[in-house]
Amino acid sequence: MTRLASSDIATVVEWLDALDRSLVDATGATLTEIAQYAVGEAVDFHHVKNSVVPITAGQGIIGGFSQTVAGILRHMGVDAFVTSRTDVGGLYEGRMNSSCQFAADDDTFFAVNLENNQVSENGYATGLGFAAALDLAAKGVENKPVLVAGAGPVGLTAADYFASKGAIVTLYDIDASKLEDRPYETTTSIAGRKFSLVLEATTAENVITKDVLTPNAIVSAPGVPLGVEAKLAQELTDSNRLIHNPLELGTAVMMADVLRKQSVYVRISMGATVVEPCMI
Ligand code: PYL
Repeated sequence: MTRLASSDIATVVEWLDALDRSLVDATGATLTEIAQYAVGEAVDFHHVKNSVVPITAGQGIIGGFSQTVAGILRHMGVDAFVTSRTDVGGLYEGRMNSSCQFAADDDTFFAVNLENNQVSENGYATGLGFAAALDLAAKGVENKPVLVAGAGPVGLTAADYFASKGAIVTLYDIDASKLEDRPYETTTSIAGRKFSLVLEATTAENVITKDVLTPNAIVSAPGVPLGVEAKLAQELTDSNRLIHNPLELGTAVMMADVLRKQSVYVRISMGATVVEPCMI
């Protein structure tokens, strides 16, 4: 997982209304609506008090990270605040004053519902959210070819989502060891192939270039940095065919994921290894 820089998220909160407008243009749904669609439930975000705890471990606090997470949640109707203390003190403060809690170190960004211990992790939630967004933008993916570039936690979750929706999935990664035992096509090369639906979940740049896309292709790109060649990214943005944001959609789906009622499985991606779903 690429560590965000403070500059990546500096304007996120002030642009949330604009993000909603661009998401509606691309998918027909707002950030909150995509999160609800991703978890399959019209989750109600009001009357939820949520704490976000700054964590100093590892490379330490990212300026504005916790405040941005809280701002995204408030945009969804959640009563979200950043704890005044960090680390264990903040976890304690949050447990005394909220029903849900978010926290992130350099490797794991997770949410927990303190009332039923339902958890969600950012890699899983991001994969689910960007896959759901592409599903909506494509007006359904059943029997349609979908390319997923990147077989990390985000890409694996997205590929599983598309397979569950009946899409014809191709999972691409340059590392063949990440492609074992998947119930759909996997490949270490997409040379000479074109796709109309693409989810880019790599940490590399310029993975998706013009020669990979059909003329009206739609790209959903959770990858940080954006793995779409710059000029192409602008063309796709201008025609509402690029879905990309560094933190918003993953955070929104995490919130929906820990609040949903009918949840049976919670999938936890710890780093590159996806731990088997666990019944809760
Ligand atoms: C969750 C983001 C999405 C992409 N990369 C992930 C990242 O940057 N993780 C590191 C988050 C560190 C947060 C820091 C703080 O400010 O509490 N520990």
